Amino acid sequence: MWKLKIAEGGNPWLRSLNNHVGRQVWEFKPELGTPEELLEIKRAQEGFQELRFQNKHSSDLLMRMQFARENPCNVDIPQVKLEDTEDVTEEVVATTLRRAIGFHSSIQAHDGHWPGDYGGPMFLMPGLVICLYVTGALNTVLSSEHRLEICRYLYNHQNEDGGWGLHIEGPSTMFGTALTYVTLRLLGEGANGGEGAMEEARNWILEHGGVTAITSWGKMWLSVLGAFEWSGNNPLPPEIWLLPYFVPIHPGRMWCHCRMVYLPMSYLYGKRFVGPLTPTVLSLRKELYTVPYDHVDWNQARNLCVQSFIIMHPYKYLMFSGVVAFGSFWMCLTQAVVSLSVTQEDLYYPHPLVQDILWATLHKFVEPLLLHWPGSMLREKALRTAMEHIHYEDENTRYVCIGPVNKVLNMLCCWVDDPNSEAFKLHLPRIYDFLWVAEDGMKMQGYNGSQLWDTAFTAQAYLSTNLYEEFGSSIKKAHEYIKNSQVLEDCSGDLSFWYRHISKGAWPFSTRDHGWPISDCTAEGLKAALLLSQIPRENVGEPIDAERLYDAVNVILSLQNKDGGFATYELTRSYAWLELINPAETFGDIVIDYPYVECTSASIQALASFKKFYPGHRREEVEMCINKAVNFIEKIQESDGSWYGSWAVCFTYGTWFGVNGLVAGGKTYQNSSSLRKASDFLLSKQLDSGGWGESYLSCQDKVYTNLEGNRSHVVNTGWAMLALIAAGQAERDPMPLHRAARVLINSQMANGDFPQQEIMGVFNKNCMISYSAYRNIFPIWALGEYRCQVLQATKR
Ligand code: LAN
Repeated sequence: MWKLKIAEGGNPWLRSLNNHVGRQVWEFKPELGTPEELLEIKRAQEGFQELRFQNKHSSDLLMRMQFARENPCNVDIPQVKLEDTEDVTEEVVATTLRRAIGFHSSIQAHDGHWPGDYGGPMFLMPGLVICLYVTGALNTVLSSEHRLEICRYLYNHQNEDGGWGLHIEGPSTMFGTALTYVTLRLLGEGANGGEGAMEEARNWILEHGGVTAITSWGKMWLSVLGAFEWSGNNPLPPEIWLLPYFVPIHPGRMWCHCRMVYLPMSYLYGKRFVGPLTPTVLSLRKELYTVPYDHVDWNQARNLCVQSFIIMHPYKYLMFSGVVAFGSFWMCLTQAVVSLSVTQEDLYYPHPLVQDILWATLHKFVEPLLLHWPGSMLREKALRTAMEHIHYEDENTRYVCIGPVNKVLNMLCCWVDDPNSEAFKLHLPRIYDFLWVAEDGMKMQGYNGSQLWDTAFTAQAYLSTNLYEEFGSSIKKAHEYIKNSQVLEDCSGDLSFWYRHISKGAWPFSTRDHGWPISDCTAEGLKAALLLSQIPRENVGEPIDAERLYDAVNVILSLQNKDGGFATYELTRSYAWLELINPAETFGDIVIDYPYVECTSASIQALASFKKFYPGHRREEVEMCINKAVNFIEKIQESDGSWYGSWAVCFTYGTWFGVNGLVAGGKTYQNSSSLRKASDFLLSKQLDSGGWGESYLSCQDKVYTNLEGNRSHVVNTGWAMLALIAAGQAERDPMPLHRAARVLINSQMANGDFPQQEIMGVFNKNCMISYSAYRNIFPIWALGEYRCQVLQATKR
């Protein structure tokens, strides 16, 4: 049976700064599991499979079953359901909250965080499997049980048309389909395996023009494997790392995720690394193309994912019409012709003309020069520099790496550099940090978890209910987690040489060992730590040292851009026009770190709360920072009163942040037209049922879109309620809040849990990601605020 282990090391190649606090790893233990337990798991797996086309999101049942065994939840308060005509009373809300926290605190890990599934994207597992395959480590790293669960997952998420999407809820794409098909083949599935599933997938690929039409990251992975030619890739010369920093396209100025992914990619490209041409790889060369491999026009393949003008979204058309006007008729024509063989869904971000010209020039003129001039010295120097940066990233994240893409690419580069290297050995045990098992199978997660983020939110949610005395032990453990996962040091060496921002005092998104600082994670960590420091220590433990709070404030202040906004991990270091050279096709806004409403608002909230408790500390700087950030938020509000949320779905999320940032910055409904517009916006989107339910299409299309059938979603309902309460809706008309509260109360399940509905996280506009803890956190938080700010306040 699979067992989730928390905060465990136990491998001599694993390094940790804090005894692995937050580490979550699934292990297969053949000796575990009574027949009843195994049957229960089997039922959950079958249940998922049966309804896989209706409910694409799993409910994290394996973890829940394990916790139910280890830590039985003993809330035996009877469930309450309300009729439409019934009033929401304080008692009903308190009961719902007690049952909700009673359940939720039973799935807390002993180190204080809430483990959970952070899956969703479908393009991550292929990277891992291809990398392990070419290094020959596949069967040692992934046991037969791992491979079985991975196959289960991949088959479970195959769409009805035979393909796979970019993420679990998305329509089929070449990127998702071809890479998943290849993954299954490498895992040992036959070309006709999976009871027809593989054949269907291959038909999908061939009907859509074969893999020459795959997006650039797919081309790169297939080239590494030996099933695509490097000459069919647009160039990624590692020499970019040798440019002086003042050049706007210097990688040190890019968004750290972009920089960290293109770093190992440029190393592999620079080396034209190809894994061993095994019989499976040679067979894939036949399976994936519509013409014999030798006849593929690789030069044409480089740009085969160009966007078609016919299928472009209207706003993208507008965006590029300028380029078209200035560009040549010839270009339009070739793009339109080429696009006929391209799958529509792969292309979120089309190549503008300048990019195609750039790639063609690099490919035809620059790359041949770089390879042979003078001798191969320049290329070798560039490769060495890239490798140094790879090692630096590995060491400073204890081999976790910033994300799942550079994790496996860096690991591969270490192996290519030296197959017997210590670095490669240090990478291997950290692979498991990214793997998660649920009833739908084993997935590769988008990060090594969302531990700190969920814990900081949960602490705030629990505290909003005022029930901390009853749930003191859980809050105390959460407090421990928050204290134990603050980053206490900067990265090693000269930060500017490595293009790194300070991290001392920051909070990461996941674990301290991961260690990358993030503006809003630091802010949420600080908010939670400050709230906890106000509660008697008998209940929640020792408060964090003031010095450490000052360090966090220092990080936040250091991350404000000149325009007042906050980006994610670093300052915005270059210009938005750089997006013109975004080559990833599937993802939007990846080239630089843009300022976001979420990061800006969380920073305001944290500083405003800090200012209350420590009014004298860096007072002017704090005040100025808040004021500038408030202006920034007002400036980026949409004309309909909403804010576009970049990291979850979507306008309800963005507006929750927008409103809370303004309120924390001192704005009120009376003195701020922004807040009035934001409230009107939210009220206009409330569904007849009383809830809110936003589809992931909002993120892609940048237009508010309800879930199919106007269903409500507990998480969107929670955000909208929290925003409205913060904007003072209770004083004007509490009715919309009562109706929303009723939806949350009635959505609660018999055991106190809330249902897992549609996927709620997103990145780079187009790829969805699961936030499995949100289904518990936001109903609790919204009902907590509702109880104290609406019901109790109006009574007074
Ligand atoms: C995350 C996860 C956390 C998220 C928040 C803190 C919630 C957000 O407010 C700021 C951005 C951040 C840190 C974020 C950025 C993009 C990430 C790292 C992810 C969504 C998790 C996975 C994603 C990463 C880029 C996935 C790999 C794909 C690439 C295109 C490189």
